[in-house]
Parts: sequence; C-alpha cells; structure tokens
Amino acid sequence: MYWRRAILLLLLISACKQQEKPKEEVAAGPPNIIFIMADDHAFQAISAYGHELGKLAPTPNIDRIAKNGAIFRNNFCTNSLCGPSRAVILTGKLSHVNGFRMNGERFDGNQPTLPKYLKKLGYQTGIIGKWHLYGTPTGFDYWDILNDQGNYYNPEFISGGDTTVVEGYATDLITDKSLDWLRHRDSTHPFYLMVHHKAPHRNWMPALRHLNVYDSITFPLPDTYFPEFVDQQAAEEQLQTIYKDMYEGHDLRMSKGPGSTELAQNPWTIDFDRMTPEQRKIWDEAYLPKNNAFWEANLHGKELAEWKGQRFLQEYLATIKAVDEGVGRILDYLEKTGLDKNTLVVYTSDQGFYLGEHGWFDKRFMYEESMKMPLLMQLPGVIKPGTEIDAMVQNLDFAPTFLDLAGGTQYASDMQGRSFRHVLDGTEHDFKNAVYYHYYDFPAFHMVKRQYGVRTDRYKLIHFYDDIDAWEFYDLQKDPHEVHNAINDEEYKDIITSMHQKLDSLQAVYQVTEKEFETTPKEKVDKAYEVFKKLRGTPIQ
Ligand code: SGN
Ligand code: CA
Repeated sequence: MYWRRAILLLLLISACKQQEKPKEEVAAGPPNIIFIMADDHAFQAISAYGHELGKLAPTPNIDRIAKNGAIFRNNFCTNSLCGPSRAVILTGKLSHVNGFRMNGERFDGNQPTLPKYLKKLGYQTGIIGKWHLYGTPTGFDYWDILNDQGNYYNPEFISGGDTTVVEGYATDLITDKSLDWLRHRDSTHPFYLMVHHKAPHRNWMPALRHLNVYDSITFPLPDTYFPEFVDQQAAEEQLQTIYKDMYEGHDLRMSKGPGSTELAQNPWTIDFDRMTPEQRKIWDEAYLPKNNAFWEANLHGKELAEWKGQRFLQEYLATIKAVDEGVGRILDYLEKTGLDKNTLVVYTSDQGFYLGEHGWFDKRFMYEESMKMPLLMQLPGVIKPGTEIDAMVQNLDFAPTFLDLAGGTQYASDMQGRSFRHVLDGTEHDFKNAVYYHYYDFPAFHMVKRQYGVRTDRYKLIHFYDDIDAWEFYDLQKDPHEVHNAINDEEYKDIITSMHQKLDSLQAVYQVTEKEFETTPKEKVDKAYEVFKKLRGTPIQ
C-alpha cells in the first residue's frame, strides 16, 4: 500500500535525523578553549605562514584556523625547549620564577596555574598527550598523558594510577582521546582542553598511511644549509647539525646496505622495536625501495649531506600530516555541534625548530626559527576572520589572555605575561616593544650554550655565557638569516647601546637575579663535550 510505504519512509527519515547529534545550544558567557600544541612544529612547515615548504607540504586544516581567525607572525618563546615552554604556558611566569628552567627539572605542581584558575571560574579542565614536566598534572579534572617523551607507535599513556600501552599511532590516538573527552564532558560547564601532540618531535616517525607521501617531492634546503660561522662561536660549537649529528637509522631510516631493511646507526632501538610485526612490515616495505635507490646513487660529501637534509624534511613534513588531519577532525566536530561559535581554538607548538637553517635541526638558540612559535587562533565574534597580527607576543602571555577571555583577569595579577585580548579584537596594535629570552640547558644534549637577550621588531641582542662570554647583534631587516654578527659595526653603536638598556630594564622588571647567570665548572663542561661528541651521528667527511 502506498500510504504505508510513505509512513515507513517518514519514520526512517526521522530516525536518521535523531541519530545526528543536535547542535548544542550556543552558550553565552565565557568561551570554551581548545589549546592544540604540537611539539617542535616549525612555523616554516605551516602553509598559512607562506613559506616555500608550506607550498609543497600544505597544512590545510591548521590553515583553516587562520582563515577563521588570526595568524600571529611574531609570537616568541621565552626559552625554546619543551618542558620550560610548557611551564611558562601553564604559569604565565618566566622559567626562573616558575622554577622549570631546563628539561630534567621537576615542575612544582603546587604553584598556581592557568587550569587551576580556570577551574575556579567554573571550567572543566583536561589535558591529553605530552606532558613532559615530570610528575603528574595538577589542576586538571582529567588527564591522560604520554609517558615522558612518549613514542609514536603503540605509546604508553598514564591516566590516574594506570599506565597502559595503547596500540596505534600517537597523533591519531591523542586526537581520538580528545574527541572522546569532548563528547562525554559535562556540557553544563565551559571547558579548557589541552591537546598536546608528540609530533613532530624527533625521531619524526610518520603514520603508516603517510610513509611515502612526499617521496617524489624535492623540498628546498635553506641558503644557510652549509654555514660559515664568523663571530658566532656558540653556533660553531653546537652539536645539532643535520649531516653531523643525526643518526642514520634512528633519524633518517637509512638501511645497512642495499636490499637490507635493517637500520643503520640506531642507538635507541625502542622506537622501532615497539611496533607490531604488521606495522613493521608496512614500514619496511615502504622504505626498502627508496633506500635501495639511495645505495644505487652512491652519494658522498656535499651531495650526501643534501640527501640527508632532504630525507629529514620528507620525514618531518610527513609526520605533520597526521597532526593536520587531527586538527581537521577537531574543527569538524566543533562545527558539527555548533560549539565553534563560542570556542577559542588555539594552534601552536612548544617552540620553533630549525629545518636546515644554519645546517641544523632542533631548537634552543635565540635565532629566529626556534625562538618564533607558530600561533593561530579563532574565536567568532572576537577575532575577525583573516586577521594578520604583526604585534610581538609571547607564550608568557597565553595564560593572562585566556584568563581575560574567561572573565578572570584578577587571577593574572601576579603573572609576568600580559593579556593580548585587544590585539585579538584589533583594538591594540603595539603590544610589546621588546621581548626577553633566556635559555639555560647547558651542558646538555646538543651543547647549545646558555644565552639570554632581547628582540625588538627589527633588532636582536644576544649574550652567550657560561663557558664563553660572547655578544651578538643582528639587524633582522638587513640580515633576516642572522649570519652577520654586527656587534662591532660602528653604524649600530647607538642602537646596540639602547638594546643593552632595554635588556637591563627587562631583566629588572622580570627580577632576573645574579643566580641566573651562574656558570658551570670547566671540568664539567669539558666532560660533557667529550660525552656528547661520542654520541654524534655519522659526520660526513
Ligand atoms: C631528545 C632528542 C633531542 C631533543 C630533546 C629535547 N633526542 O633528547 O634531539 O633536543 O629530546 O626535546 S632523541 O634522539 O632522543 O629524540 S624537547 O622538545 O623535549 O625539549
Ligand atoms: Ca619541543
């Protein structure tokens, strides 16, 4: 009968509609905040930043945030290293005040932090993914963190008292867990969720579905890939050069020889050993032909060094693909549920990263690529779509800004950062005229010397100290790649004097005391050079 079929059809349609999650009420009041942070994601590797690399390895989903909201062109880290940056973000205080100056220290979880204040304001708080501050998180209603640095494949997660190995790929798992949390949260409260990826941290292992994604692409290596260091002693003495310090197996997946799937130099076998046989098979099959082609080419010297840079970029950029997809899934969820209307979405990285500039990987230095952090934010009604922000801001300012948006400025009063809310809504353009930097982790892996300094929109003054005492000065307009240390150039004499004054006054404001300039006994430094030089990769002759 016709009418019976019609009723059935109507019932079916209404059942389908019920399955679709209804749009949530767009809550008036404080915005939700999703803070997505990658680990070591260079701004050069995000297409919204307009770098050549981004054209070849686009990040369409991260770019969506820039389209919906704002891109920050000048966001800086105060201390470009994982743990320290995270501690600054949580506290709104510099490393010497929050007590976490270098990796290996323990974060004092009793101190006031952003999530603790947000909880007082009625927020539900969660953190999923990399923590790396030792101990377990405080101030979060829910936490599910990677063990230490975490692993790309089948990582261990720690939640409450339990440590569990979860089969899968870390970036996807962190995204899945974050979406799960969002779906099951208490929707009567605004939320603050930190989604902390391990990717694209060393050793840059892409998802199985992305292992060959950039095989046919030749990425541009920077002009400074083979540097000549003049008056740059700290740069000369680092141990983070792609073609000297990377491990051929662990980092670059090079094989022991033609036809072999066995990895060349691979000091920490655990990253590969923890894969299941099925995962490992897919992995080996993906690399075998390209490694055979490498052996066939029989490269040496400069050509080999360039090949290594190329392989590194392919791996690093392929690792980012899953991060970008994860951002897309979170944005889709927010849009589908209507939550996007009142959610601040932030995308950033704990610091920048060198992608071959000065010949390097890693970070730590105050030179642009590691000091600069990517930062993109969307919040309808506050940030106009397509906003370009040139004002200088810092990770130090994140906590005060979020508190301001959440209606809790009173809690930011003892923080050292400042809210850049009015930079976001376009009513303030000159935010800071100078930013402070201070890195401490020496002597340590990569042997990057202790340093502090000041950066303005055009100039940078750095003091490297501990086992040296060397000043550097750069005119970023004339020398954007920071290859000419102009500290002794007569033409900059007055500017350098004023940069010194700015530096002194920032150190006074931030209460940087003598204790922060302590040096290491010479024997300890010598010993560290000895140890870490032994741990080098396979330097190219
Ligand atoms: C590991 C890496 C280093 C890196 C530090 C700190 N080596 O030790 O290259 O500088 O982490 O990174 S690895 O071969 O073990 O991966 S941070 O982002 O956690 O600070
Ligand atoms: Ca990092």
